[in-house]
Amino acid sequence: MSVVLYTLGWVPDFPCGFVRDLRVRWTLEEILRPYKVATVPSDPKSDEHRAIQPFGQVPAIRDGDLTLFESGAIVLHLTEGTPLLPEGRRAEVTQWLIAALNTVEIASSGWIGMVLAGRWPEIFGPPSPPEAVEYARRTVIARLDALERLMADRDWIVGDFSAADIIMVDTLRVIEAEGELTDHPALTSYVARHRPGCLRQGHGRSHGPLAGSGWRASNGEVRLSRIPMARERR
Ligand SMILES: N[C@@H](CCC(=O)N[C@@H](CS)C(=O)NCC(=O)O)C(=O)O
Repeated sequence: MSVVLYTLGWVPDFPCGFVRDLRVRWTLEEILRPYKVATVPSDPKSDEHRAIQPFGQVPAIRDGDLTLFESGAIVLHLTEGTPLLPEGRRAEVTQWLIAALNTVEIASSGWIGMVLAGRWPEIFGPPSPPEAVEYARRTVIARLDALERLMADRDWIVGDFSAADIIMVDTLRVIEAEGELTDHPALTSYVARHRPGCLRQGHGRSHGPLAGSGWRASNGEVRLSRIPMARERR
């Protein structure tokens, strides 16, 4: 049965390739579930959109009679019963998936929000004082330092490639795009090894025995531009 993935009908150039629907697309590719993409307007939000995602955000999915929002909950649901959420390591995979969202992404999205406000205050609100931005950046670096120590001697965050890696890598990609992963070689290599297939046109799953199957989004709406790296903007 095909899943419907709801994403935004339009986003400006800078978040293209970084909208959180990507982690769901990646999961769907990994588990070889067919899916269709449905779009919702970003502004104004529709009542239909809020009925599926009360905060008017994306991603959300419909899987049979079930609608779900929150990217982490969606990835856990989709990977249920698959090797990406192995029964014997379910608690640890869930722990790391939540750590990716609630320890790493919570810090990185706070910092990136400030960075973006510095660039586009008309969209992201008034810029924060430089000391506040630097403090937020250091908080992210402290989280990365801890993760770097952990990933120095392993390929995947827990056991084999799992749902937790999808969320962690997708979270780290945004930090990498801001040029802040370069001092963390283990994390740089972790992200490079597990590039989401849907960002590599013509390729599919990021790894594993079924690697190479094609990306099957129905409408090809993923755009492959990305946030310019910090060093490209200088
Ligand atoms: N915690 C949510 C965050 C969702 C989120 O921030 N979505 C962004 C796109 S990546 C969004 O819909 N932004 C538009 C808005 O907030 O109006 C999740 O992981 O699903």
